[in-house]
Amino acid sequence: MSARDNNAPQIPGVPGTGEPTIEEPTAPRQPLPPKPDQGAPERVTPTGAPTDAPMSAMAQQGEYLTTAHGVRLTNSDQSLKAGARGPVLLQDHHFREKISHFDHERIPERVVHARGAGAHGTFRGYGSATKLSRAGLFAKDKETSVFVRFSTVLGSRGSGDLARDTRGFATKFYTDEGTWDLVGNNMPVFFIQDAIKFPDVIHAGKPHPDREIPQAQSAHDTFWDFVSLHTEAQHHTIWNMSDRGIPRSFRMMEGFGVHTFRLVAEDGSTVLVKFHWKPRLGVHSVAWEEAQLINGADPDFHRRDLADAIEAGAYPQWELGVQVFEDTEDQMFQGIDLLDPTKIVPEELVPVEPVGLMTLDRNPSNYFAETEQVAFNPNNLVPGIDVTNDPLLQGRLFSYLDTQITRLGGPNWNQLPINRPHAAVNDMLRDGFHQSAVHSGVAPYRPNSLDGGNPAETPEDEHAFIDYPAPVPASVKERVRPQSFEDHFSQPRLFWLSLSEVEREHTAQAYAFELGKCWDENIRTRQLRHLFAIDPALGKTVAQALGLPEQEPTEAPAQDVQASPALTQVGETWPVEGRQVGILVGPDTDADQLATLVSEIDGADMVPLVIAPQGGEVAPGIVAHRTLLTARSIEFDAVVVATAGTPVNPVAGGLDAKAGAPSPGDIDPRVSLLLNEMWRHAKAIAAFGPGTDVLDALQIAQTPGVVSADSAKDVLSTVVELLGSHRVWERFPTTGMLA
Ligand code: HDE
Repeated sequence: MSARDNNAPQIPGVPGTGEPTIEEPTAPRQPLPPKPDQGAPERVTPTGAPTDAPMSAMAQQGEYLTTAHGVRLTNSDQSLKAGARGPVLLQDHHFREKISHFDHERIPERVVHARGAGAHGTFRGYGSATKLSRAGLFAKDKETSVFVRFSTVLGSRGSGDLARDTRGFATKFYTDEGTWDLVGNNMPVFFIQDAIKFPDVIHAGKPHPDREIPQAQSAHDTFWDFVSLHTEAQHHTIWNMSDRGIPRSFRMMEGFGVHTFRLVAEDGSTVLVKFHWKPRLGVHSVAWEEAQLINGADPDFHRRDLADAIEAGAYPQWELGVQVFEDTEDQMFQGIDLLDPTKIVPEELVPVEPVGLMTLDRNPSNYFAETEQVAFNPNNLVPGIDVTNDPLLQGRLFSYLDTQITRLGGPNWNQLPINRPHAAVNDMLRDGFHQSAVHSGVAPYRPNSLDGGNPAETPEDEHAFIDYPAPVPASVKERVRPQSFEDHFSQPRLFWLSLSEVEREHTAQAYAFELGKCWDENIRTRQLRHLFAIDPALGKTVAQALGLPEQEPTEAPAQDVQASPALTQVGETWPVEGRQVGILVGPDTDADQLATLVSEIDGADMVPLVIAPQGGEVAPGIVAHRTLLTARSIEFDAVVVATAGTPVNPVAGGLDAKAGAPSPGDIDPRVSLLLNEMWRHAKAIAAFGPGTDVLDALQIAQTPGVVSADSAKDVLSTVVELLGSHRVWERFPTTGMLA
């Protein structure tokens, strides 16, 4: 993998052309060959049939500019006027077409999950689920194309990536038997237990309707008003307040189907399952201060990280797994109602069994056509995968189909290239806004005798979807919550008890931050009572931070709750691929050592990013990727200091390294800021050669996770080791109240 130089001039659309050449865009040239990813999605007609239409026609990269009707134009830069300084003529068809189309370029953003990033890839079945489900995609080594869209929930399309929020993790599997959408989140539970409450929770979480602030945040009164008035929201909220609410990368998030689904095997037997995505790189987060900095310094942090990793060949991977439950009449597991979306079943009780591997290996070539126009829908099920009566899931089965009619402008959104099934489509849906198929035949009804009776219904054993004949309990119509949905505190407590001390500190601080942003004291006090019910030490820590008295718990904390060690992010070692290592260099950096370091970092499949006082070549063949102006700590998982500090700050003066060891005042303030932030965010810091003096001067040399060595090679092995645990956990301060 090699570092990317964002400052380097790009040659538009000319992949792999070697040396950059500057070509002035004045004369037409041969149409560019399509980039391989412009083949995405499938080259099919609106009805799904393969097409041989030349790619250049589809990608609109022909030699001459035309109108939308194919008429060549001589001038697209000046409108048609009555004289050079006269009024513009209504007759200017090109002006009107160009502006009018532009006026309608935007479509409504998603009502939730508006901000997202997507990627294409493949799912390969392990064969382990074929005994559970007849769905063909689970067959051993069967490969199925996928498109995944990750998202935040609350923010608008242009908001920052590092909001404290749940992340969407929606996967479209283009299977041979039709499309299956697994529309999940990075947290396994949801705020509410009945879909009818969805508008309530979202109205509460979105910006206040009067001023439309705050954007993409839960730290405000209406959100906490809702949460504190709904004890069922406590479980999802504690996940949001934990580090899971601020992921390091989409590549480092788990995904969950949340609801319990039903798998149907070839012989008709069924099991209940919960779907899990397990990232190969482990589950990691950023620190809260880091998240806030990222939203200002690089609001595209997550989407950039995903696209860069794929472009560099560091393809992110997740294993799909299932927790399998017997399909009993009551659909309960050890007292947990499997239809309650606010509950998990700890992995220690029912392990996650891997069923396949997903690899994302291709970036979208057009954000709008793919990531924006993709429409996920939990109704998209394939034979062998079915729903249960979870009331949240049942409501979603209505909502996703419905919302696209407004968002994508009519009922034919399935014909948009990204949404087209890869299986043959033979429906009898006709006409409507944006119909782009030219259907043949005269009898779009069944049965018919005019079109030869086609299309026919499929016999059950030939890959037809069969609605599983689930028994319906004898009952009456009623608007009630089942009694088995009423325990709202033992699982937030389970989550709390499963966290390490430092994760608990972060969670308590997050509550203190969010409630500290609420002005209504009733809301804070009401929520504090719930925190005392989850755990008295949590309640006390947050009450103290808010300067509020301790509260009576909503209910006594459950005593018999067992922790689930699978829920902590601390304590294991993970691959370091794709991690970004900053290297601070100056005129005193040894060029050979630098070359070794860069190639060793590259060799470890990480990304070396050289940070120099100014742009340009810093050593033979090595250019600065960042300067002290463009570098910020948030971008680096670790940093290696290879200079004694070059006081380029105009106030400090000069580009020459000073003789002798630097004092803190000698170090460029941007370097000390970078190292201080890296230190506070518990990231690995290393130095070699003259760089070791900087660590001494900043008085961090003797602290955990800060290493010095004589050579670049020696420091790197320690950095790799430190990065394997993600952060130097002992560097985060703790109060001792939450051990
Ligand atoms: Fe969604 N949700 N949701 N949701 N959801 C939407 O559909 C809805 C829920 C999730 O990248 C919308 O196409 C209701 C749970 C993801 O395009 C909308 C309820 C889970 C995405 C909608 C829920 C999700 C959405 C908005 C309560 C995790 C983004 C745009 C019953 C299992 C998909 C759209 C993408 C999007 C409705 C709850 C995941 C309005 C009514 C639980 C990942 O239809």
